[in-house]
Amino acid sequence: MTAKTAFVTGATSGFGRAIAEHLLRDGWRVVATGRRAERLQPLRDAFGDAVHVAAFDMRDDDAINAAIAALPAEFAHIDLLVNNAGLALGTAPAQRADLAQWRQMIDTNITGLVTLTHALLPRLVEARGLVVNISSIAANYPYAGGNVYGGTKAFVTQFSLGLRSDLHGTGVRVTSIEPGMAETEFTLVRTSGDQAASEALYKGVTPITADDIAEQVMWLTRLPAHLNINRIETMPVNQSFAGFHVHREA
Ligand code: NDP
Ligand code: 8X3
Repeated sequence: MTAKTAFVTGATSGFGRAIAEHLLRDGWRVVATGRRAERLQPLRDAFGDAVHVAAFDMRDDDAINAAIAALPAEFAHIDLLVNNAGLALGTAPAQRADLAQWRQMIDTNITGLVTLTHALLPRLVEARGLVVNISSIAANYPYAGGNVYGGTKAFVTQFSLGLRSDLHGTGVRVTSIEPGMAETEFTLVRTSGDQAASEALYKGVTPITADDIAEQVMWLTRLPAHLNINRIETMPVNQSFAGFHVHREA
């Protein structure tokens, strides 16, 4: 059987790297992307010609289009798009948040994701392929400091459902994966490199792992063609809901 090809964004770390590795171990060809080229090279070293590395910034439209135009013939037919690249920046309340951080989240998590999806949709339709969008529980439940990050992920979830409507009859499947707290480089990035804050957040929680999410993606790839999983929402057992808070006037 000819190997299928997946395009995985954010394959330099966390979920994306685990998803790329699981796909490769399962015999897929993978286009692995992210800004840090040196983090993509180990995938090439480990899996050889099954990997095509494309280092670009999701905020750079020209770089996205150039990377797609430069795909070697054996990676040009895309069966699976995993829109994983993304980030949260900051946990400050909206009234004290950094506007540049808000814009970076919107440019990466929303604008970059739709730009890449728009460019690859004709290939996915041709392949009767699968789109997996990595959203978050932050799309579904607000929390203090989640403001724009949660907003970007609500977009991802809703865009996924909208894609399903538009792709009706094409055979293309679309799934929104909505994880809760997972230990990756996510908190290191969110806190601008505060290793102690990252370790403190996950301490004693037994958070979701990148492999847990990669296994969800692999399950999706093995489903029969007549099934579409619309959404998968997962949390660690040790994470749940805190309810409403009420401010009382003095
Ligand atoms: P990581 O920080 O470990 O990985 C994020 C990935 O996104 C990296 O590969 C990074 O690559 C890539 N990325 C970020 N910005 C850009 C950019 N401008 N251009 C290209 N690539 C970019 O975090 P996770 O693995 O946890 O995050 C993956 C996805 O999962 C994100 O969308 C995140 O919002 C989501 N998520 C995470 C959860 C968690 O608790 N960890 C829970 C729910 C959802 P590079 O820096 O090399 O460019
Ligand atoms: C990240 C999950 O719970 O930190 O998307 O918001 S959470």
